[in-house]
Amino acid sequence: MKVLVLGGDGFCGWPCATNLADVGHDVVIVDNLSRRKIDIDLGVESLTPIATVRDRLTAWEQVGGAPIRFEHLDIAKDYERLLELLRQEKPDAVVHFAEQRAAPYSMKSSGTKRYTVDNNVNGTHNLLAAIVESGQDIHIVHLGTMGVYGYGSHRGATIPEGYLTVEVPQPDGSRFTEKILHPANPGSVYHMTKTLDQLLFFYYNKNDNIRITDLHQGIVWGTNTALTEKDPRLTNRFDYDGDYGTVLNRFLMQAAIGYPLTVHGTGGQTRAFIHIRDSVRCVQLALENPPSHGERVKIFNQMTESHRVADLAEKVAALTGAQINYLSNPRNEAVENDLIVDNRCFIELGLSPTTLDDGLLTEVVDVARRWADRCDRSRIPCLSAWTRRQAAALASPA
Ligand code: NAD
Ligand code: USQ
Repeated sequence: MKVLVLGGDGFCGWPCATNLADVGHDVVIVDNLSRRKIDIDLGVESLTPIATVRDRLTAWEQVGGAPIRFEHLDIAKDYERLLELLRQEKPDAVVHFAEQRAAPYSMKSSGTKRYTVDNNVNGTHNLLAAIVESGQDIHIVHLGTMGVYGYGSHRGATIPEGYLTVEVPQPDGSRFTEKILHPANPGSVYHMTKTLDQLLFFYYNKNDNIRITDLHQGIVWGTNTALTEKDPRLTNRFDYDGDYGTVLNRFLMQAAIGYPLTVHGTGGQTRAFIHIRDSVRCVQLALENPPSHGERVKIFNQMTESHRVADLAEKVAALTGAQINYLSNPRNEAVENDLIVDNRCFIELGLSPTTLDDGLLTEVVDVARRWADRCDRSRIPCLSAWTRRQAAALASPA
C-alpha cells in the first residue's frame, strides 16, 4: 500500500519507514526537520552521528532498499501543501509521528509549552481536516502515548485498551453501561496534547467516518533495527540529553560513560516500555489490520512490559557496575504508582514481545560506549522543572 510517514526522520519514524519499505509498501516520508532544528537550538546532538535525510535515502537505495521519497513539509503550518500532497499521492494510509514528543522540553518555558500545543494539536487537526477535504478514504495510524491514562490513580485496576466500561446511574435508580474513552490524566503539556489528539480523533471518526488507529505507546528504548544497522548512514538517532533522552536509554548511556544513573526521587515511578524493534513491528501490524468502515477509533496499548525506574537503575547497575544517584525530581508526578496494562490486541495480532534481556541492554551500552566521545556531560542533567517548587528544589539541592 502507499503510506505517508509523517515525522519519518525521527527516532521512531525512521526505523518504521525503512521497515515499511522493506516489507513492500510504497513509502513517502514527510518531515519539517524540526527535531534536528531543536537540537541546534538546544546545542546538543544525537549521541550517534546521524546522516542528512538525503544521505539516509541514498544509502537506503545503495543497500538495496526500495526507494523512499521525502517531502519537506510542516504539517502544522502548511495546510494547503498537505492537502495537495494527499491529492497527488492518494495514500492508503498515513502514519502520524510528527509531533514534539519530549515532556521536559514541553515544560521548559511558556514558549516551549505554546510551541508544543500549536505544533501537535494543529498538525493532527490539519491532517484530519485535509483528509475530509480530499474526500479520500485514508486510514490514520497515530502514535499516541501511555501517558494519556496518567500515573498513580488506577488503584490496582488494569488499564484497558482505550475504552472503559462505566455504569451510569439514572434518576429512577436503574443503571446503564457505556464504553467511554478512558479518562485523560496528562502529566505534562506534551502528554496533554496527546489527550487533545484523542478528542480530535473521536470527533472526526464520529462525524466523517475517518478510520483511525491510535497507538498508546510506552517509552521506546534501544536504538537500531536490523535495517538501520545495514550502513552507518542509516544509523538511528540516540537522544541522551536532559530534555529529549528517555529514562532507560539514558541509564544505559550513563553507565557506558561512567556517569551515576540519574534516578528522579525514589524511582518509585512505574512506566511502560517497548523496544524500538517491537515499536516498528506494531506500526506495521496496525497498518495492515485497519479498522473497518464505521468502526470507532481503534486503540492499542503499544507496550510490552512495565518497570519501576529504581528497578531499572538497579538492573543497569548490576549489569555494568554503574553508581546510582537519587536526585530531586524536576517533575510534578506521583512518587510511586502501579501500572497494570492490557496489551492483548497486539499479542493477538501476532506480536512476540522483546523483553528487557541483558543482551539487548548490553547492545545499547555498546553503542553508547562507541560514541562516548560525542557526549556532552553538561547536557545530561534534567533541568526542566514542572513548577516553581521543583525549580527551587533543583536550584538548592539538599
Ligand atoms: P522525534 O522527535 O524523534 O520524531 C518526530 C519527527 O516529527 C521529527 O523528525 C520531527 O522533525 C517531525 N515533526 C515534528 N513536528 C512536525 C511538523 N509540524 N511537521 C512535520 N514534521 C514534524 O520523536 P519520536 O521519538 O520518533 O516520536 C514519534 C512519535 O511517537 C511522537 O508522536 C511521540 O509522541 C510518540 N511516542 C514516542 C515515544 C518515545 O519513547 N520516543 C514513546 C511513545 C510515543
Ligand atoms: N526519569 C528518571 N531519570 C531520568 C529521566 C527520567 O528518573 O534521567 C523518570 C521520569 O521522572 C519519569 C520516568 O522516568 O518518571 C519516565 O521519563 P521519560 O523521560 O523516560 O519518559 P516520558 O517523559 O514519559 O516520555 C517518553 C517519551 C514520550 C512518550 C512517553 C511514553 O519522550 O514521547 O509519550 O515516554 S509514556 O511514558 O508511557 O507516557
